[in-house]
Amino acid sequence: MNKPKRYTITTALPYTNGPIHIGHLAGVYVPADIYARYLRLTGNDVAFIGGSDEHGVPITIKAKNEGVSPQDIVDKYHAIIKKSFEDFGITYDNYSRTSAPIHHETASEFFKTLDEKDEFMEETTEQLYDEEANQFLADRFVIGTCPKCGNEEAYGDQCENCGTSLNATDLINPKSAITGNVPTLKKTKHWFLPLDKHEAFLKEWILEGHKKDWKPNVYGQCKSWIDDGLRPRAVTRDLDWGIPVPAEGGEGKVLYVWFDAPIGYISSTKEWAAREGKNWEPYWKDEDTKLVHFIGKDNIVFHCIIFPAMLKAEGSYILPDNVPANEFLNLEGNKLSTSKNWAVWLHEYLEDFPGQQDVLRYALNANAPETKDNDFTWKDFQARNNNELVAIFGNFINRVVVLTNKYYNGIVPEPSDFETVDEETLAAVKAYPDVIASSIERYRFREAGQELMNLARLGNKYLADAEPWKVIKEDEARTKTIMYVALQIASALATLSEPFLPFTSEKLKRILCHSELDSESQWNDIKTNEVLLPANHQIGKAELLFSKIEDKTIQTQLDKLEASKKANEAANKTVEPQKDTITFEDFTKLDMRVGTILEAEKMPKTKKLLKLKVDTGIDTRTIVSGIAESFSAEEIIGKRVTVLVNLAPRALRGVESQGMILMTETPEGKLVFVNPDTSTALSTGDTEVGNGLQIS
Ligand code: B3M
Ligand code: ZN
Repeated sequence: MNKPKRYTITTALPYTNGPIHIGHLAGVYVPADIYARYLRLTGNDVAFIGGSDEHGVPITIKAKNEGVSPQDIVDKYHAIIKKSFEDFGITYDNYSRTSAPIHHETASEFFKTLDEKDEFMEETTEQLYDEEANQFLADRFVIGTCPKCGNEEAYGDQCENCGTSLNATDLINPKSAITGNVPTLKKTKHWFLPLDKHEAFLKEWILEGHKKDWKPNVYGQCKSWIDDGLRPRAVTRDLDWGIPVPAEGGEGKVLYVWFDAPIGYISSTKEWAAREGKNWEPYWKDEDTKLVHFIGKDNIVFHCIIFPAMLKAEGSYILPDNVPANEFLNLEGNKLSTSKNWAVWLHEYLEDFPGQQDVLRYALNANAPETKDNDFTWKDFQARNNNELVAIFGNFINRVVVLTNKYYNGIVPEPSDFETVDEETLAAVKAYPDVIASSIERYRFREAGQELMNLARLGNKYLADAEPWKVIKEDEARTKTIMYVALQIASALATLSEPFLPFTSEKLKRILCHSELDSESQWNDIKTNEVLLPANHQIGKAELLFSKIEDKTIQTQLDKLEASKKANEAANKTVEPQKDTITFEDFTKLDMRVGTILEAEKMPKTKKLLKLKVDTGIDTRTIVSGIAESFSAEEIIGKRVTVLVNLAPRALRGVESQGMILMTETPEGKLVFVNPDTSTALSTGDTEVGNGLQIS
């Protein structure tokens, strides 16, 4: 495509059945905002479009679970999500919602256009039905085994494991998510989009047309679906929450959420254009518009196959130029999970780390799952802040501003003759706008973010090598040149950091009193202007851009995660069914004694095993016990325990264990000792029967 006249950038519409977490941010929203900010900074006409996805089964399930209406759920979470995006600096031109009238109109019109063009197949087919719940089972109302990858928790419309789009009747061993029952089959009429009819077009448009410019993970998924053969997909549902089907026979049916949601991009653009007095159509219908969808990998089939087929069938729309889908982000080595509350929620982060939006933006971008799933750890978050933002970026800026104020009362000094190192440094600064732009234009935002940090490294190195704090003692003129060059680097950082660190960029511009210098083309000015901060320009006082994050702050977050993990385990604890009955004779074979742990030590190369020396009352023996994840060696020395002494010895990691310390679990899943109550003497009712206590 020649240079686009305008850009329409969309981001996946989050379901309003929960808040935004770091996986959403790293996968979709941070990269999209970097892209939108960069395009605006380089003088482009941008429509950055978002909104809430308020239909679909996830919302009705949440409403049912909470005993409220779906509208209550979407109102609650739409507000939380919208505000958290605003507070995090995601600069949408419009953030709408699919329950808005303009969307109902737009999606209904779109459906009617396709219907009038006979682009649908109207078919009565057998669909899964839950007799007890008295409703059809579609999408997340049914769970079963994915016929493609064997994932046993696939939904009726999609397998999130392999991304495949499914018909509910494709599932193996389907179960109702409402009652757990095995569904029956019941006839019902639906409108189908015949994707097979668009196979040739999709093959040519994607497999030929986008072989080189779409990310391999995206292209690969599309290729596998097209190669598997595309089938008609139902675009209506027997549900009561959603957009009513605007066609005869559509009573009691709504548009499939994945039919209406992508049209939400169009309705949100219309809403924006109406407010701004613009014409929305060029943003969706002009071939000189570059349309880019930012999504997670589980949405690829909908944005690369189904929505383009819809747009193509409707006939008046452009198609996406790129869909740079990211993979998934994990948290502390585990999959992010809304239902298990295993997440870092954006609105909670904003409360816990006020004013530190950029730290999370930077850390998430630095670890973005651009080509493979990646992991977020709080330790890495702390390291990115302390070792890069504080120690490199912040340190450089602080030294430049402090020294300029100290030596020249904050006035940019007139440089004298440039030495080679000055000229090389200024030339390197001029190259950064294109270096960073090149990465951004190829959707390599991690790389772009590191190039920005490299510019800060360049500044740090330049100052460290030039040592103005020493040179000033004998060469005023040279010092002025050094500080002048350093201030040019600081100015470039103020501009080039905006897409990545918008809050820092604004603060730095304020410190440098940049606003007097800002121009429409400040990004490109760095390449062309000889001077960014002219001599005699007055800058402000030093302010810290970043502050060190201490271990205790990180520990608080890790404790919070641990607490939610335990709460989730307790909430989902399934009580183990009782084991098979044994006879009294079986029981009398057990010889249990009260013992004392004399010594304890962690066994090498194992997480679970402690090697104990136990006084059993009969002898002192070695027992290996798998309790190291619940108890430290130190805390159990001297402990009185119940020992099963006549268990056949067995070797564990090369150590012979001669018995067993009796343990059990509390209802909350905590491992505990079966402790002898050694505080009271044996009562006369109990008799010693040679092999230990026999309850009389
Ligand atoms: N609501 C959310 C998801 O899969 C889905 C995206 C719609 S984008 C049009 O996270
Ligand atoms: Zn699958």
